[in-house]
Amino acid sequence: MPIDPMQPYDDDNIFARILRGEIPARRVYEDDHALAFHDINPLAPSHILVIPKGRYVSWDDFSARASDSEIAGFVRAVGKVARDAGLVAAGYRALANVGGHAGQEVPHLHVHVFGGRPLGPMLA
Ligand code: IU
Repeated sequence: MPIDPMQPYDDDNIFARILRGEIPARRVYEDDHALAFHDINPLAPSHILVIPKGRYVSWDDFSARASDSEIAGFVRAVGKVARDAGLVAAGYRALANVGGHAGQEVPHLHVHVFGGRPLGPMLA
């Protein structure tokens, strides 16, 4: 069921619980601004989720409310995760679903990093 991107932040959402270490995840990177871990249901040979440490429901919420340093730190983390996963030479896709039409299911901003195979047209 897609989330409402206008909803208030829910501190019990699954990614908040992963951030607090209450639920395990296959973590690949962490810094002051971001945590990255493997998606539990990978849609590509490499499918990593990068989430900000702050309490943001969606890309919309983050882009409107986050500080410049949070935004810079998060964007740099997404790039580093893809680089460290060795995805740059062949290419990769970074994508954030926002709300119902995009099918966002977890109400904490996450950027999907897909790679490891040709990814096909954007909206296939
Ligand atoms: P979406 O953009 O909100 O649709 O993506 C949610 C992703 O979170 C999806 O790819 C799930 O497989 C993934 N995921 C996860 O990695 N771990 C979890 O515990 C849950 C979802 I729930």
